[in-house]
Amino acid sequence: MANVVESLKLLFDRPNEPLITPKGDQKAVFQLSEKLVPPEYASNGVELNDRFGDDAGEKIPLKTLTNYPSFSKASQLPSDADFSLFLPKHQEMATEVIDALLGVPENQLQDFLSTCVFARANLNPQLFNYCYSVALMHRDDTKNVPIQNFAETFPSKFMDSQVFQQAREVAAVVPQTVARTPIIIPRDYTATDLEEEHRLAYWREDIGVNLHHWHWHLVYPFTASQRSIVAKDRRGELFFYMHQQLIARYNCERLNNSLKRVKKFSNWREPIPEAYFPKLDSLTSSRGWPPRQANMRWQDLKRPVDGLDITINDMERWRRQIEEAISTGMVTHSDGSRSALDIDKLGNMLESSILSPNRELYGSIHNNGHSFSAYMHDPTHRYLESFGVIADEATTMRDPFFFRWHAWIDDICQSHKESSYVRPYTRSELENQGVQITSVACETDGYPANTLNTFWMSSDVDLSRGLDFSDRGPVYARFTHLNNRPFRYVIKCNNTGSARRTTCRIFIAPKFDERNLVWALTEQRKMFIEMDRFVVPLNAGENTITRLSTESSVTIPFEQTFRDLSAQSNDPRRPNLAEFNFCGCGWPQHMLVPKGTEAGAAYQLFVMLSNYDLDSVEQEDGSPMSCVQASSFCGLRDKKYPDRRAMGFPFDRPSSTATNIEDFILPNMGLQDITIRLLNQTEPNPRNPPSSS
Ligand code: CUO
Repeated sequence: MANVVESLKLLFDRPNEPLITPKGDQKAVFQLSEKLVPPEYASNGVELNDRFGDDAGEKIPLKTLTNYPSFSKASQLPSDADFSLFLPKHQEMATEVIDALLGVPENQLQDFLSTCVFARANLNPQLFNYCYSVALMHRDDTKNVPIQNFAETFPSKFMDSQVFQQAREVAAVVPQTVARTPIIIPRDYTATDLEEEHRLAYWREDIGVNLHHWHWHLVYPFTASQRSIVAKDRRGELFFYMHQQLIARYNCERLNNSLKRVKKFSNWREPIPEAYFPKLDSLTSSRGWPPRQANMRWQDLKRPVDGLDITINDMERWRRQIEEAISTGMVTHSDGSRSALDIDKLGNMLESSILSPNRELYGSIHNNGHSFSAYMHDPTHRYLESFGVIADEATTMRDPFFFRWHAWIDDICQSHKESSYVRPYTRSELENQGVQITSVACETDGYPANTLNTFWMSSDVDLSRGLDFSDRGPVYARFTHLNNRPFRYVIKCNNTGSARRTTCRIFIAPKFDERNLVWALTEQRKMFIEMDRFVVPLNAGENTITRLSTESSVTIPFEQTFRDLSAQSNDPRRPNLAEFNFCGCGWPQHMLVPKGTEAGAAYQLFVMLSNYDLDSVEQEDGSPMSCVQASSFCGLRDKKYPDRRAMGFPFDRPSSTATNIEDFILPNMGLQDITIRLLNQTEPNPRNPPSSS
C-alpha cells in the first residue's frame, strides 16, 4: 500500500508535463506501455519513457488492465484548454472521469493506479487534477492519500505571471545545492490606488483565501453521478452559510478601508462598473486570463463549445420561480409534488446542485451567473476566448464582481430568512437557564486588553512542483499577506444549575456602519462574522473559559493552508498536517481577524453560551483525523454538521423584539467593545525555509 500511495502522490507533480518524464524529487519514472503514453507521443513515447527510466531514481511498474475507460467525452477537452466546473460540457466530462475512477473496486489499488495513470496521460491536466482529487477524497481506500497543495501544483492560478519567467531562470541558473533567493511577488500588481476597489486586493487576492474557496468546492461538488458525493449533511445550507460569511467578512474589510458595503448585482441588464485585470497567465493554455473592462454587461451566451446556450431571460424566469418559492414558502418538485421551502433546499436550488428539487423550474442561477460574468468579452465564442477568472473556483474571489454576484445570492437567501415562513427565535431557544455571563474579553500578550492586532507578514511558497519543464529543487516565491497576533478569549460565567455542557459561540462585527452610525440589528446581524464555536463543560458555580484564537473552528493553521517549508517540517514526530484532502478546507488562520485600521477600528465582540440540549448532534464514529478540521465552514469528514442549530445562529434571522444588539443580549450572552489595530509593517515568517534569505 505504502508504495502505491507514494506513486499516487506523484500523479500531482508537474501537471502540464507529460507522464513520460520523471516525477518527484527522486526522479521516479512510471513504466508506460503503449496504451498509457499520451496521444501526442504515440510514435516515440515508450522509447522516451524507457530512456528516462535509465537514470530514474525509481521505476514504477504498472499493472496492465484488460479494460481502460473510453473517456469519450473527457478526452475531447484539449490538453491546453482551461477547465471550469461552471461549464456544462466540462461538468459532463468531469462526471465521466470521476465515475471511472470511483468505479475501480475498492482495495484494488494497483488497478486504481493504472486507471489514474491512463487518465493522467490522456486528459487535460486541470480536468484530471480535479477529478483525481475528488476520487481520492471519496474512495475509502485512498481518502488518506494527501492531495497536493493546489497553489503548488497550479501556482499560475494564484500569483502574478511575471514570477514564472524569473522562477525558470532561477531553476536553470542556480544549482539546487546553492540557496536560492526567493522571488518577490509585489504586493500591488493588479491595479493602482486610482481604482478604489484595489484597496481590497490584499484580501481578494490572498492565496490562502482562494485556496480555501477552491477546497470548499472540492469537498462539496454540486454534481456527480454518485449522489452520496453531493448529498452531504446540510450541504445546501452550508453553501449559503460559507458564502454568507465570505460576504460579511468582505464587508468588514470594506468598512475598514473606507468603502461602503458591497452592492448586490440585482439588475442583470445594467453595466458593471467594476473592471478587473487579473495579471495571471495560465501555464496550461500559455495564455493570459482575459480581463474585464469597466461598464461591460451580461450578454446572452451561445457557446456550443462549452455547452452554454442560455439567455438573460432564462435567468430572469428562474429568478421569478425562486422568488415565488420564497414568497409562498413552498417548493414544487419535478414530480409536481410540493413541500415547504427551507434554507438547505434553497441553497441547492440556487447553486444549483443535483439535490435541487427541480432543476427545470429553478434552473441553475448561481452557476450560470458565474458563466455570464466570465464571458462578457466573448459571449458567442466569436474570438475563441476562454473564460475570465470568475469562472474558476481557484481564482474567482480575486475579482471584485464575485462579491457583487454573491451579495445578490446572499440577499435572496436572506429574503427567505426574513419571510414569514421563518419563525424568529423564541426566548427559550436563545436563553440558557441558570447560565449568566459576567464578563467577556480578548487578551493578547504585550497589548492592551480588548484589542486585536494585525500586521503584514512575508511568507514563501515553493513553486517547483508546478514549474513544468524546468530543473528540480525548490524555487520560492515570497508574498505578503495580512496576519494577526494570537490572542485568547476569556469568558467568565456563573452556572446556578448543575454541571452541564454548553456551546460557546463567538462572533465579532463592526460597531458602526459606513456612515459611522450605530447599526440597526436587522443590518448588523448580517455583519457578524463567526470567530469560533466549541462545546465546553461548565461546572456548577463560577467558571472561566479560556480559548486560544488558534483553536478557532473557522480556521486551519498556516502550515495546513500551505505546506510547512521550515526545518521542523521534517520532524517525523510531528502530526501529519499534510492531509489536504478534507483538511485543506478552512479559512486561513492568517485571515481570522479583519485588517482593522492603524487608528483602531471599533468592533463588538459577542459571546453566547447556548443550551446544549438544543445544540447537540448524534454522531456516528468516523475515522480519526490527525489534522485540524475547520467545521464551521467545512463540516466534518464523514459526519454530520456538528451543530443542530441553523448555521449562523443566533444571527441567521431577524429578531422579533430587539432593534439593536444591546437589546438582544440575554444573561447567557456577553458583549464587549474591542478595537482592531493594524501595525502597518511587514515581518518575515519565521517558518520561511532556513536556506532562503
Ligand atoms: Cu463559491 Cu460562487 O460559489 O463561487
